[in-house]
Amino acid sequence: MTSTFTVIDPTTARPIREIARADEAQTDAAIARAVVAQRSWASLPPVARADALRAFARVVEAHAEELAQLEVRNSGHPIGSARWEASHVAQVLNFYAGAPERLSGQQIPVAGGMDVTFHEPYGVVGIIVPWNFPMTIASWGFAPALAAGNAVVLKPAELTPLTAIRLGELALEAGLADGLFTVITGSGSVVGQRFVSHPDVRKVVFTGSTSVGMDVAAGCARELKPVTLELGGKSANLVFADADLEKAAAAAPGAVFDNAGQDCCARSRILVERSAYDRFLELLEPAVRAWRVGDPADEGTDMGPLISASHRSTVAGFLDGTNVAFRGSAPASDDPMLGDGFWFPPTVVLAEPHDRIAREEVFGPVVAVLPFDDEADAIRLANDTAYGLAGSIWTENLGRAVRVSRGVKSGVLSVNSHSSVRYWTPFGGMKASGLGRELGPDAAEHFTETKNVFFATE
Ligand code: TXE
Repeated sequence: MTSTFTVIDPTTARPIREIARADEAQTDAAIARAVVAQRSWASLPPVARADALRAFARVVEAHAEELAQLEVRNSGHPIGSARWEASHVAQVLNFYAGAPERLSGQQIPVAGGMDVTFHEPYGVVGIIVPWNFPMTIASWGFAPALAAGNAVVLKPAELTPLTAIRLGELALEAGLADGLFTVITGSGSVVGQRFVSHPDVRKVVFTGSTSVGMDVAAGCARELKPVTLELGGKSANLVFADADLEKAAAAAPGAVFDNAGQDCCARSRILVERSAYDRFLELLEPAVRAWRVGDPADEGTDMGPLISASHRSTVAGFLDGTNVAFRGSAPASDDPMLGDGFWFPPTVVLAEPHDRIAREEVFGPVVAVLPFDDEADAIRLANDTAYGLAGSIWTENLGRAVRVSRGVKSGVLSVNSHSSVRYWTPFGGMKASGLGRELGPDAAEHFTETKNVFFATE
């Protein structure tokens, strides 16, 4: 008998559905089907692969509302965010549908013949997805991987498999061949590890915690298998005294409390120039109190619950011994509709650089605020972390904006803004935040290896 796991609605703590837990033999069978499907897929004319991906995008767009509602239930994402995420998947597919006809190699001058390069697909790509952005992170892997001529096996997180399962069904509905894109539900130690160890999976994409990512990378190294890693973060939001403080304070809650802080790009440290520190906190408090935490199905909600009871305990544990400055609101436990959800109020903590809250990824709606003295101190503090994923710089001084953005060791920075993700610009982290880049103009190429062929003419 196949074993199962229960998917829970984090807003109500009620069970939604039982999901099959694939074993190793079932994973191997899906990989074997992917090997066969990939051969036919890669031999199609580029325009046929482009058309197929556009058809997939159209079917996703037609089901965007259904996917969004599913994400509200399974992940507790506010409906506005979930709608954005579902449309984003269709846009990512459309963007990489342009890649099959653009994966041009080079012609390199040589004596006695002609030398050309080809971008060959790896074959089967294994994608391991976390629970925080189940649809979007999946699409950052499967869309460019398919565009480059690969087949994909994808493992969603046990907590949030529902939208990925639906995307697998929609791929078939759109006409993609059976086996080309297979969603396999199950545990990381079985299905995820099989992607790492199976000789026919030729590349792995992993998004999740740094500790598991290091294990996955070590396993891939043993198999000489390339791996892309998107891991944790402790990103800094740097606010200089010369910034538009009103604007910086109004934007700060969204930069860390979006998706209840369960975001690898969360600006979970706010570093404020000492001369503006008190004023900034005065401006931040009403912005945090105005952050609407509640039923994710309501259009006006900014933030839903955390993903699970156990994650809520982990987040709460980070506050032990900290200096909480102020909190926003969250539904109370006696609320008859929402009381059982995994709620946690947005929380602002005053911290010192060596405090745990200023160093470790909380992955919840908690932000640490620290003062800095000058530009050099700001860069030093921003880099005083194992991570290097994202960050923001608020200043009206152009030279400073350039200097600081070159000085901060992070993969994705924004000046006077908190944007991190646009599917047509590169995304990824430095240091313990990852290896390799996703999205942007080159992502499909990252799912190929270069073949060089010399044709003798003499
Ligand atoms: O992550 P895991 P979890 C951080 C965040 C969070 C913590 C734990 O701090 O609180 O990690 O989250 C699969 N081989 N981030 O436990 O375990 C697993 O099934 C292969 C930050 O969910 O890393 C899931 O599909 N795969 C991060 C995926 O890996 C394995 C996003 C991620 O799970 C595996 C998520 C194994 N041995 C968590 N073990 C971010 N910054 O975006 C597990 N998996």
